[in-house]
Amino acid sequence: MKSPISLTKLIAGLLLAALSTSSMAVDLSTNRTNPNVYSDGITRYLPLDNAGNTFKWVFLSNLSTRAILYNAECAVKANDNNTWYNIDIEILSPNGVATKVSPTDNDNALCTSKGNNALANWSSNASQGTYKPVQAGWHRIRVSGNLVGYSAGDQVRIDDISLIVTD
Ligand SMILES: [Ca+2]
Ligand SMILES: [Ca+2]
Ligand SMILES: [Ca+2]
Ligand SMILES: [Ca+2]
Repeated sequence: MKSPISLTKLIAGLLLAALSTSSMAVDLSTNRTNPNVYSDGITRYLPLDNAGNTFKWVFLSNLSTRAILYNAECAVKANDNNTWYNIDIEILSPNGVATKVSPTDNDNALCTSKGNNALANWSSNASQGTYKPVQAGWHRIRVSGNLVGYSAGDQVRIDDISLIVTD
């Protein structure tokens, strides 16, 4: 004898249907809430979680364009108004081709000094772009940063970041 469909199964089915028709799927979500302060002009890969990992793998199962969302709390200390923190978001495809996500492939300032020589004036700032995979599979994503216009005593502080890859 067949048992009738339970209410729980019915609700689960409806939830699955709702999820599968959703227009947004998150492929990667990571965050870091610990701060880093850098006191030089060196380009380095930024930690993407509280364990300090400087890259993440993300599985892209199809070739549709993804939104790449990077957000960080940022402050630059300098005694001028034009020392700024440049970031680049880079995605490595399974075929070995590295692509920098526009506009981070350019002279984009995540934040800029205020001329008061203080590591203050924190704000949460975003860099956002899109990426269209050329093949499905595992992609490596990482974010580099460097202080442009660095002079002795300048600093940058990065904290409270998130990096999201979504359909
Ligand atoms: Ca924090
Ligand atoms: Ca850049
Ligand atoms: Ca400077
Ligand atoms: Ca904070």
